[in-house]
Amino acid sequence: MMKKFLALMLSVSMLAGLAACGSKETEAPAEAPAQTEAPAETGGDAEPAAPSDGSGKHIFMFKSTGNSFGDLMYEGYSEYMNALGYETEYDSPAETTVAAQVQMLDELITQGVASITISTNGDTGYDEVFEKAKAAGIPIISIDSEASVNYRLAHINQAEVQDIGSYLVQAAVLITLGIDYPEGKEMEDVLAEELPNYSGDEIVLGVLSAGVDTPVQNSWIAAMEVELAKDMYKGKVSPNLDKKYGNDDFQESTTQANAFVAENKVDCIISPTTVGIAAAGQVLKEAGSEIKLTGLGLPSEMQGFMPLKADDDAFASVCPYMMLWDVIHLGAVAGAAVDAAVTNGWTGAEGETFTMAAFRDYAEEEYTVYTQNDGTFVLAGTPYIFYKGNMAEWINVL
Ligand code: RAM
Repeated sequence: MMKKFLALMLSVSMLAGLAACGSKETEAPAEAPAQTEAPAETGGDAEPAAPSDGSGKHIFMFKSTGNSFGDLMYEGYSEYMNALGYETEYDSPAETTVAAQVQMLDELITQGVASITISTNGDTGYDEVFEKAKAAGIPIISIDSEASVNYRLAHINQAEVQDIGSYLVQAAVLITLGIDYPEGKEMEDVLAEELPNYSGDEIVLGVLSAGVDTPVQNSWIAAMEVELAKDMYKGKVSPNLDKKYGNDDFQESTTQANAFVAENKVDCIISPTTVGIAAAGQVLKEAGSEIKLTGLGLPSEMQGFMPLKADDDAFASVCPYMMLWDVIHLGAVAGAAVDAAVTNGWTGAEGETFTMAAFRDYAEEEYTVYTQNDGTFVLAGTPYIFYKGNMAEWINVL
């Protein structure tokens, strides 16, 4: 099934870098992982204690429970890890806060888990508990929302931060101009052609984000601001984003979306969170608002607010098009990194590589660690555009 989707996705011009889809199926090794070498130093003061040997529970912690995005990442992570014989566990707090994650981490580390893969709720507040993990020889990998470079081996990055921020702004401006997703063309090129002809009021974009401190959403918002500073937007699109925060909670996000409707100041809301975009979709649809919507969403959760067929009028829906990436594959890449860390002494240092076995319809692939802003990363994918031409296929997958 995924091959069909990849064929569709490859028709989208921005997908040039998408991981190749192969037909090779690898058999997952049945036996338990071999002994490991010691995890390397990655910063902080504590010396690592006894190295993990890969046995025991491998923890996947999302920002909070009740978020399908986290569930899908874990689906990919656990499928990959379990096929290799590892035991995995999904532990996320009910509240989307640093304190709730820290408390849960502390208990898990005391129990003696084998590794931790985490999407964090904040930049700070984890040092003590990560120090404790390090002293216990428990490797930490971050995914989706970064953990401190001092304690993680590497961050598994879904797609380039600047690409995501730029594409979201470009989509929001195109949508405000009433332009359908320009299949086969770069959105930026279309904007460069169209914006000079626009003489209406300055376009104002809103952002309905997750938490005010959530690292990943804040990095995308910063990237949106970089995009808005480009010359082509001058005098046409306000450089200032109207930001509101729904804390990845459906009710709070609904309240914030209602505030956008009541204030009626923005032309289009960008919601870079699957919870926020779904809440905003419902609010804008129910209100019959003229405010449009784009952002990062799961097709299954957005099907009521988007066009579903190629001949639909995209602008009859509140969200004509949006973006995300293959969340299941993203989780699986983290599993491959954990496996490399506990079996091959992979430390997440720049230039190191690991091989991910074939996963679903993805061929075996080698990943190379790169450095950005003082931290190391593994790039797992590229953003996909979901629009009327491919929604019907994707709602059954993500
Ligand atoms: C939400 C979460 C997650 C984010 C996605 C796009 O589910 O906030 O961190 O990456 O949306």
